[in-house]
Amino acid sequence: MKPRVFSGMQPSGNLHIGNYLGALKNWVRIQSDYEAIFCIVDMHAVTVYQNPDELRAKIRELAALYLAAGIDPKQSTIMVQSAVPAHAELCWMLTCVTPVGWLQRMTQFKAKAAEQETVGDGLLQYPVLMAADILLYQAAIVPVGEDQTQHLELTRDIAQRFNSLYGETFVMPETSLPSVGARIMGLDDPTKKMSKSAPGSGHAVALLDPPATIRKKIMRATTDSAPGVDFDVLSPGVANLLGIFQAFSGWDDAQMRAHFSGMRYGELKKQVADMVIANLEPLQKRYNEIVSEKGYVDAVLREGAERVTPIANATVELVKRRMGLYTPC
Ligand code: AQP
Repeated sequence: MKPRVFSGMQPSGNLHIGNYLGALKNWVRIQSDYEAIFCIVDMHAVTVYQNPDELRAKIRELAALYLAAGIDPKQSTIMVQSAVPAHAELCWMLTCVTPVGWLQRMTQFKAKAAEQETVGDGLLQYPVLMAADILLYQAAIVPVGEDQTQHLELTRDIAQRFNSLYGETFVMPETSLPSVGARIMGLDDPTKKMSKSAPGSGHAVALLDPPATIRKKIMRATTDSAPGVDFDVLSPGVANLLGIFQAFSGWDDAQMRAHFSGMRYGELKKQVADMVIANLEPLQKRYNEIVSEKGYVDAVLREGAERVTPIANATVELVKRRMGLYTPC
């Protein structure tokens, strides 16, 4: 039996090249080596307010993007978190073994809480729900971008605490990061991670941006005052552009140095834009085909939920027994 891989994305905002290079591209690459479950984590998305109609549409858009990027629904499962109630059930049980101090220390919680007038409890519990998503399927591998490594460490801490309190129950999941592209930075401010929720039209390249928009955003990206690329002193903006090119092209470090050393920034940006557009055009074409097939995305999601529900329910049943909660005889 193949080991299981689990990962997910929030259907909030527009998916960008950071999400793609940090996670989605890696999912596509490894899906045949694992029993893969790729989730649309809508319950995570509502930890900050989402317009209900937009959220409903974004769930289907995200599923179509998974498919367009190359997730094969015959091989891998694509499902929505809220379609499998066991995610919420396990989350509650894990909440009861998680010290609140662990959650208050999370960098993402601190950053997101600082942006809100009122901080919902869901925002604090966000990583416990993520732990539930992963542990529910006894996933061995979790492919994510670098920003999620702290949440993955917390998942292991929660699993370990549960196992030591109630006996061996959960598989310890490993984090899988891509070798290049694990942390793509904002084009307008390369000291900040590219993010769906960041304001500013020049911040992120969305996967569904038209080619002219992609080119415009990349040509305006922040660099520095040097005349061209010097690999010995790369500023964050130039390093980010080179990282984006390398992650899309698959070139090794030697190829990158040989090709880009001394290149003027205008030409570097042009070549990065060409590379991004060339990679996103086929994905966008497939996306348009997928969404034009009425009912297809919903059928994939329905089948996905049906496929994983027995696995999820078996884990909840096991956890209930371990904790002494009521299970019918
Ligand atoms: N800038 C990034 N570089 C590489 N990987 C990234 N990921 C996110 N940003 C980058 C990875 O994408 C996956 C999906 O993440 P998510 O939807 O759960 O949301 P997030 O990590 O919170 O992503 P955003 O874009 O920053 O969204 P908002 O602004 O809504 O918080 C994860 O594997 C993540 O590591």
